Formats: sequence, C-alpha cells, structure tokens
Amino acid sequence: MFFCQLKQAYKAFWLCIVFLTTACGVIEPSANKLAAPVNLKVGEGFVNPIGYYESLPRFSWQLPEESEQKQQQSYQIQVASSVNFTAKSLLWDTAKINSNSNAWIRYQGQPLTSRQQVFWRVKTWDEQNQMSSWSEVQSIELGLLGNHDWLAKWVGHPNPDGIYNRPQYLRKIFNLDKPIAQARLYITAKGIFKPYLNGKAISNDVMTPGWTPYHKRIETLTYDITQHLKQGENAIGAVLAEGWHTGRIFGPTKKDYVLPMRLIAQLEVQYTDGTTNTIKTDESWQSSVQGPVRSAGNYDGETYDANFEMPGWNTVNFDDSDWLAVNFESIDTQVQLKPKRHAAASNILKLPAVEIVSVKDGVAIFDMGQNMVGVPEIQLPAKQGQAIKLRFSEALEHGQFYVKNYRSAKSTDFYTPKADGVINYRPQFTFHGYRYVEVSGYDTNFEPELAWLSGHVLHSNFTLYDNFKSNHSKLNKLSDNVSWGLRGNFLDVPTDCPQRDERLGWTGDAQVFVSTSMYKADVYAFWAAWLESLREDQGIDGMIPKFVPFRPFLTDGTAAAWGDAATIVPWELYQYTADINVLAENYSMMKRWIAYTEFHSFDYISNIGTYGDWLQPYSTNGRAKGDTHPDLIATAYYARSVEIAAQTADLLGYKADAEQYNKLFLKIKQKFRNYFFDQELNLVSTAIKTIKRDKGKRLRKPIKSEIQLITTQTSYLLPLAFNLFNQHEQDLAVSKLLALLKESDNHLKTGFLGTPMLHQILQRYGHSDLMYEILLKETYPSWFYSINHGATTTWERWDSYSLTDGYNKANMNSLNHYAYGAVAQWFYNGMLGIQALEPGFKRFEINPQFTSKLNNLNGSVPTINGDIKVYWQIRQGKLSMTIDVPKNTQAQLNLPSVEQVTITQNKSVIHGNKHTLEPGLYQISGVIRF
Ligand code: RAM
Repeated sequence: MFFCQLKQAYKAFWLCIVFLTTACGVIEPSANKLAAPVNLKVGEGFVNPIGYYESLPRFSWQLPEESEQKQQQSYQIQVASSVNFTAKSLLWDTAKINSNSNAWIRYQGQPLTSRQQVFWRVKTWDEQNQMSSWSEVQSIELGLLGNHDWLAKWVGHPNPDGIYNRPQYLRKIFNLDKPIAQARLYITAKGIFKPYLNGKAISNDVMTPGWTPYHKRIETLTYDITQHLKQGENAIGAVLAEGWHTGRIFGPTKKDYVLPMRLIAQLEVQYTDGTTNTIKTDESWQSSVQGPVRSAGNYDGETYDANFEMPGWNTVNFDDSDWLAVNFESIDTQVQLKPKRHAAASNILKLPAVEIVSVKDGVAIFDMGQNMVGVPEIQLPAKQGQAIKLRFSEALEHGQFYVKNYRSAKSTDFYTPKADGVINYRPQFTFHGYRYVEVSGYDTNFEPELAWLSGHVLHSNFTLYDNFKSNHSKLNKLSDNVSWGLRGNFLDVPTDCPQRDERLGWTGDAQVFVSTSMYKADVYAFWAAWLESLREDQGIDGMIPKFVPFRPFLTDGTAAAWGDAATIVPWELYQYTADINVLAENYSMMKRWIAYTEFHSFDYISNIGTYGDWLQPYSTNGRAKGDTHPDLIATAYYARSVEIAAQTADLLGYKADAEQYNKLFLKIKQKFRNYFFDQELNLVSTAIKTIKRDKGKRLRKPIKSEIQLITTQTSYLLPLAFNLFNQHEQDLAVSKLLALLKESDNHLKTGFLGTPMLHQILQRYGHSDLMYEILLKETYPSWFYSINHGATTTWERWDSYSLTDGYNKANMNSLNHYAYGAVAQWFYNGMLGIQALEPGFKRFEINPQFTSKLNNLNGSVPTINGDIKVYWQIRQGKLSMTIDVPKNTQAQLNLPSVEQVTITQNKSVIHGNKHTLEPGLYQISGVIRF
C-alpha cells in the first residue's frame, strides 16, 4: 500500500517535471519528431510572395495529412532576416504558444518595410506535447509600400494629335556596368501594360494592373527580373493600352471621359558588390504610337496591323530616332501606389476549337464548345494587306451569328498581314466573352481547319477546385457551368458579365455569389482586394455604389441589397475563413453603410431604392425588378446588415456598438413584421404607406400611396433567411412559401435575391426533398432548362435563350452571369452535407441530404485546415460513405435518416448515427430510410 502511494507520488513528480520542462520549451519529450507543418501561406493565401503588400503579414499552415498528429496544441513561428535563422537575424519569435490556431496569425515584430525580404518557419506540438520538425523555410518580400518609394515619374507619349486611346510603345536603353546579384521591376500604369526586357515578355500576366478606383489607388506589380538582365547594355520596353482607365466604361457615349495613359516603372538592380542602380521612367524615355497595335479596348477589341511592326523595338538594337521624348508627370500625392494584393489575371487555360459550324463565302464559324472569356489565337493562311476579322458570339441563333446582346461593344479583332502566308496572332489588350468565333479575311484558297483557332482563357490567377461529382450528368454540368461563370467573371474584379458594354462590379451580384465562389475556387485574396475598392468608393455619406469600381458620372447612387455588399461580403468571407482581419478591415465601412441606410429610412422602414428581386420570372408586366415590394426588400436587407454589424462588433470587442446594433435589429425586425404582414402572416394586401425619398435629404414625413404588395416566394424567403419572423411564426411562413411553390408546380419564381435563399430555407426547415425537385426540374424556370438549351455557363435570365426561339430579345441579356450559380453552395452544404459549426470549419457538421434521385456523390470543401472530403453512395437502400476529417478539426456526424449505422476507422468500429469524429478517414455503412 505504502509502496503503491510512493510509486504514484514518484510518477506524479516526474510527470510534473516533464510537463514543466516541455511547457517551458527546455526539454523535448520525444526524439521522434512529428512531421512538419505544410501548405504555409501568407495573408489571404500567398506562397513565397514577392511584391507583398502587408507590413505585418499573417501566417497560416496545415498539419500534414500523413502525420499521426490529430490536433495542434501549440505552435511556434520564427521570422528572420536570414535563411539560417541565426540568433542575430531573428526578427520575431513567438516561442511556444499554447493555441490550436493555425491560420491568420499576425506578425508582431517591427513592421516590415518596402523591399524587405524575410524568412519564416513554423512548428507545432500535438496533444501529447510531441513536437514537430520545423517546416520548410518560406520567404516574403515586400513591394513598394508607399508613394515615397517611387522616384520614377508617370510617362506617356506626348500625343500631339490628341489621340489618347492609341496604344503606346515606350522604351529605354540602360547600362549595367557590374555583375548583377538581383533585380526587381516595380511597375504599373494608368491603362494596361505589357513589359519587356531585352525583347522578351517578362510575365504571362494580362490586363495589368487590373481595375481599382484609379483616382484613389493604383496597384503596382513586382517582378523578379534577375534572369532577364545582363551586364552591359539592356533595353526595357512596354506597350500601354487603354484598359479600364482610359477606355470607355458602360455604354457607347462616355468617350469624353478621356484620361491619358501613363506608365510608371522602377527597375532596381543590386550588384554583387553590394551597390545598387535604379532605372526609372523619366524624361529620358522614348515613345511611339506607330506600332502594330493600332487600337485596343476592353469592349471593342484589338486592331493589329503587321505593316507597322517594329522588329527589335524592345531590344538594344533598334533605331528609335523617330520616336518622341515622353511627356512626364510627378506622381500625384492623392493617388496611392500600392502593391497588388491579389494575383494578376493571366492565361490560365488553352481550349481547342471543337467544330467548324459553317463555311460560306469566305466566312467560317468556329465553335469553342464552351462559353469562355479570353482571347483567340489564330494560326492560318492569310493574304498580304487583307485584314483577318474575328467576331465573337455567345450562341448562334438558328445557325446565324448573333451579336446584338453585346450591345455597343464591337468585340471585334482585326489583323492585317504584311505578307502572304501563315500568320499567328493573339490579341493582348482586350478580352471577349464568347463561345463562337466568326473568322473572315483568310486566304480562301484553303479550307478552314480546326487547328486554325484556339482560345486562351483569362481570369485572375487562382485555383479552381475540381470538387464535385455525382452520378447525375446534368448536375455535374450545372456545377461546371457555375465554375465557368466564375472563371469568366473574375477577371481582376467580380463582374456581372464579361461580354457586352458593361462588365461591371455590380455589388448585388457579388453579395449573392461570394459565399458560393469560396467553395469553388481559391478566391479569398480576390475578394479581399475588391473590398478595398469598395471601401475607397464609399461616399462621404456612407453610400456604397451599385458597382465598384465606380464611375460617378455614369449613374448616381446605390441600391438596397446591392450596397449591402458592404456587410455581407466581409461577413461571408469571415464565415468561410475565420479570418477576423476581413471584419476588422471592413467594420467602419459597415457602420457607415448602416448610418446611410438609417438616414434613408423612416421609422425603421428603409426607403433606399432597389433593383429588387432582379429578373424574377413571370413578373407583372415583365418588369425587371420583380414583384416583391422594394421597401420590403430594402428593409429586410437593412435588418440583415444591422445584424451582421452587431455580430461583427461583438467579435471585434466593440461591446457598446454590438448592443446598440442588436437593439436596432430587434426594432427593425418588429417593424418589418408588422408593417408588411398581417396577423396571419399574409402580406398586407391593402394600400400601404410608402415613403418618398426626398433627393439626398432626410425624410420628413411618410407619403401615402396606393401601392399594393404582391405576394411572392421572395417575400417569405428573405425574412426567413434573415430571421425576421418571430420564432413561433416560422413554420407558418414556411407553409406559405411551400404553398406558393406548389402553385407554380414546384418551380421557383425568384430573381437574383430570392434564388440563393431557396436551398438554405428548404433545408433548414426539413424540405430538402423539395429543393431536389426544384433543382432537378427540366422545365422553365429552372437551372436545367438552361442546360437543355445548350448552356455551358449560367445565364443572366432564366429564359435568356432557347434552342427553338433563340435569344430573349431584351436589351440586357448575358449568357454568362454568375448570380443564379449561387445555388452551387447547396452542393456542398446540402448534398454533401458539410456545414460549418464554427467559422473556418474548425467544427463542422456532416449531414448529407440523401435522396432517391441520386445514387452517388463525391466532393470536398477546402478549408484552412485542409479538405473535408465526403463520398456517398446508395445502392438498393444501402448507404456506403467515406468521410475524411482534416487534421485540427472535429466533425459532428448526423445521419437522421440512416439506420443500422456502422462507422469504421482503422478497424475500430462504432455504431449509431450521431457521433463526434476526430481527424481521420472513416467508412460508414447503413440503411437509408427515405
Ligand atoms: C444589370 C445586370 C447586373 C445587375 C444590374 C442591376 O446591369 O443584370 O447583373 O446587378 O443590372
């Protein structure tokens, strides 16, 4: 007995010693180290970035899949100025931090400065306090963080003829007289640019620097050009075209808004002896507008004339004596030059043409098989002086080439050959949205061949996930179509459409699609960057424009549910990533937007105008704004924004704000409930009070008007989604919604705003079966209707096109619009059943919505901890399932409709349809009860 106690005391003593020493990091308990963390990222997903934008970077990593470690108990990060992490070079060492956080850890050393290069590494400990090896060393190099770093000037062709839109060629020769250790090019433009060194393009980026509110901020690019330079004479050159800065935006009429194109570049060379040399744009540069690219615009296309080619113009061996000295301007203090904070657009994919649809009178129509966004590449026989003409179309109409839905966008490329023979051409300074290409002007002695044409798909350079497959080919097609809609409309800014004379960052479209896009692609940085533009474009009164970047002269103001992107986009990004930074960065924008809405409301009813449930089918008189009352929509969104702000304030520690917004939310909720609905939860049918907006001024008194509220699916969907009915009334509201759906034979009758709410609400209230029915409908209006009529992307309208009647003739009709693609979120949340229980999926539920209509599904949700993978298959009522729970997370398995559940992991077996699952791979079987 005594011995036993002694033994226990002895054991406790040693455990204590081991605990103390390991906790202090003195002795490590195990010589066998755990595998090192992997997938190290900086900020919103950068890997070893150069030209980075944050002086206090954030660090993320994952536990390796093959490691025995299941959870992270602690971590240590080190940042150093040398790759060897010598004691002297350490800039920041967290020491061992007891935390399971593995993402968005902010550097707390001395803020990093422009050009600074640092190295970082991380290690972790598991629950048994076993330590991992250090990760591989990663690096970060900062760009030029502020205007003070720029010694260069804005330069451009002097343009004696006042033709501001003609593409410019710029060049300079410089001498490097010592061996080169390292060189960087910092560069950007007012317009878009393509840079060359010694005759070679230095990157595949396109349309750089992309589109921001140029009057406030222009993003700068950083390139490692060490390999492009040589000791002795070198030549730098750039082509400059109008892009978004100088080109027309929206419609044909705004040519008067002409701002000259300009380039700014700073080439910084470090010699091996430690000295430096900086070459910059200044008065010594030469320029010409006599190059082969004669014109280029986003909407209208590019015109290239090979007769104007200037061989060697971007090399040392070129006579530029007839070029003109540039005009130059100092950098403007009010326009910030800042490192680009997301990947530039690039040539991501190359598609072959799949069919030659017709050839007639020297005009051939090619089919790319896919509605895509980018540029063609042609390689075909041509005749001297005879221009090749390329036109683009999204769909043929009864075999005819159709371009009317491009409106005023000419979307046409021309190439004039300087000699007979095979030419090769790909436009550089434009992009088109198309599936079909009409090629004319080629040498008609030859028969067109498929090999003449291919398509370069352009979008911001992020990864699209291949993470959904089922046994249902149309569902798979829909998933692909949503991905293609995303590709096509994520070219530097999120756009409504990529083809007509619009292509704008409509805020409403963005807020309905942002969450879905995160399941389909690695687009966090893309959105975080756009939010910076949103903040910059917010009015002094808090107004958030309808589209961003905004051009104030085009149209005034905002719209409810569009401006609410200010709260919804950051909130949805936070839900997906758990990065509190996106809330912190945007909180004051949220507050100001709410203040704006408050100002434009009367007695808690918002009167901000809205585009409504945009493009709702079967609306009265076909009105685009749909039938749901604008005040109902505006007030529902007002409530939603306030609730988001309350939760954000709470998370950020602004308790007083949180309290105030919570109170406001309840007031709006109560008012909303009683103002728009009667006791029985029917929409008030009699004339109601509405309020007229007194242009820009505070509303004084309500004005009675005779507007009737029309009952719509969306008028129940929004309040259910935004929690605006009382708890005990929700079932009643759902039954009203179900009745409305039934009335339309279980078809949706929703536009941009109502549609994304359908799957959320139907699943939440136990009607996933109905969601399947709606989703798998073949008849109009439905997603499959578009597929049945040849869609390879998602459309702007439910009836944008039909094989029998061709295009919907409405003036506004794009075949590549992502808004209705929002439903794809349900593929992950509903069909695969992966729902976050905590932001960032640290804890998540797996509750697939099984259906007799599908027999297998395979997919994943990429998270900050790795991929959550789910596969399920049903055969004759028997379920087999595989689940992969990533390291450092926990899953709640919930299979209410499955009996006799057996869960196997590494030969250990448990039973029951509700379980907490630790990281690992699980096999599950059971019997489905439909
Ligand atoms: C059109 C587009 C866009 C929408 C606006 C209101 O320009 O359909 O997607 O947001 O209208």
